[in-house]
Amino acid sequence: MNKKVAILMGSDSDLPIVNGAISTLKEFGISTQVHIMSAHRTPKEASDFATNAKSNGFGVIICAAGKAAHLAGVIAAHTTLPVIGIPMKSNALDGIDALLSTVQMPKGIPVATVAIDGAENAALLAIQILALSDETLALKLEEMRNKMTEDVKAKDKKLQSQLF
Ligand code: RP5
Repeated sequence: MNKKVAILMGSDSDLPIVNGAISTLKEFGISTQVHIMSAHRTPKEASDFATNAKSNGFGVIICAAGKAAHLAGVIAAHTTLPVIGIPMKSNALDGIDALLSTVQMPKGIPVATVAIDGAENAALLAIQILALSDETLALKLEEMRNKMTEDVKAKDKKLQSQLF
């Protein structure tokens, strides 16, 4: 049975960006649970979720949070599952605040941090982790990469025909 992916976000205001991760995981047929859970506003729910995530069948946890973004770090502190952090862009500091909070984990408790608002890459990284023990998933990833290459080559060909 395939491991599940959990996506946690600090606020419902994160959902428009997080949707990019949800749809990517759906495209790959990954069974996914999505929750609003905050390191600050629902600390007990967040720590309970992380503590039980492995026994509940999760393989990777994605955490999206903005501002003083502690969610990924707090979740990582309560589990040995791989945790991927998405720093969310906010008005005041354009996401630099969340980027630094998420990426600068002290040694011992790693969080794999993607770009500001990098929800699709968070999902792809989660899929790559699951694909280590799932050959079908690994093949799907290869197909996706090949298609990406072909798309770029086709765009370049079109550009050349327009230029000359
Ligand atoms: C963080 O604070 C959330 O992840 C969100 O990105 C940010 C703002 O939250 P709201 O004030 O919109 O609920 O905890």
